[in-house]
Amino acid sequence: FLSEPKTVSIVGCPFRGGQARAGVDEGPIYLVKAGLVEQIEELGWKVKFDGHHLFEDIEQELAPTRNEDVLGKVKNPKLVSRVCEAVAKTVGDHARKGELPLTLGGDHSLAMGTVSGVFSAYPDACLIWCDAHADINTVESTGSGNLHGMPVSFLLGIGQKLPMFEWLKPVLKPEKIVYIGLRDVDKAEKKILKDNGIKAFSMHEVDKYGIGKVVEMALDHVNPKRTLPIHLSFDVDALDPSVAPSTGTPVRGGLSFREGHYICEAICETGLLVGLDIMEVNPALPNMDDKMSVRQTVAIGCSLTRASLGETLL
Ligand code: Z70
Ligand code: MN
Ligand code: MN
Ligand code: MN
Repeated sequence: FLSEPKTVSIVGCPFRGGQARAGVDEGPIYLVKAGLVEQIEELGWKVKFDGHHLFEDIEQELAPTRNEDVLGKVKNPKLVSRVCEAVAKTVGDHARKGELPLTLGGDHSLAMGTVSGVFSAYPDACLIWCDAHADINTVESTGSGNLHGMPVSFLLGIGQKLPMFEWLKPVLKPEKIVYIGLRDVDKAEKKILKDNGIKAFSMHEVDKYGIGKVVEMALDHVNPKRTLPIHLSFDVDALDPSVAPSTGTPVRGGLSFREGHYICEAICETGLLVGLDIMEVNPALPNMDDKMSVRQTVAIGCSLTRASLGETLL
């Protein structure tokens, strides 16, 4: 699906409006500072990166009413909507040019933009969502009100529609998404997954079958003939906190270093990857003095990206 010369377009999104913790907006800045652009070039890709998207115009325009940006339980709906709409346009433009958009988060609400953008260019694409969380709460079911816990329901078009998200079309069908790595799923989210027949491989299945079989079964579900474009949305909290500690909602019992990388390598091997998100790296966590944890998590954001883009062990 990609044009020659094979090109990655980095969409740096220093954005945190989908959740409460400060610092996740620094994630993309750390990933690029760690040398991600050069690392991808080293793999033989052309890399386009013209600086991070600052969303300053949006933040400024909404600043006067920032405290009033709440709708029912949902926090910052106007801000998140406007930012995701801008991301959808940027990502979609890159995808339509035959470039591979690599979005660096920032919190996972951004995936409303990345998936909308990629699916606008590739309507028959499928979505692989690696995460400790299902991120499928609806406007009605959310307990926290944080939009990074809801992007999948918005993409599916389930639950109450919010007026400011009118631009967001339900591009995703329940049979076109598959999860890997789940282990912290709200009760209401479990019902939504079941009611919609959505396939998920939790850590229980990873333990039972091994990661090789799980990725094969996941691909068999969304991409049985291995012909459809793939978008991979990777929340680094899918990995165990011992591997990727600098993230907002660490949950123990996650993917090992190799399991996380294996998923990326196996998807790369299909030759079908058309969109990639690396989300929820938060360099302010677990605390300001823990530079080792930050370095380790940023390095893993980079190595998951490289594994997705063709870095091999031999
Ligand atoms: C919870 C909620 C969560 C991270 C999503 C968890 C949300 N289900 N946390 N991604 N990192 O608030 O909806
Ligand atoms: Mn750009
Ligand atoms: Mn997530
Ligand atoms: Mn998560």
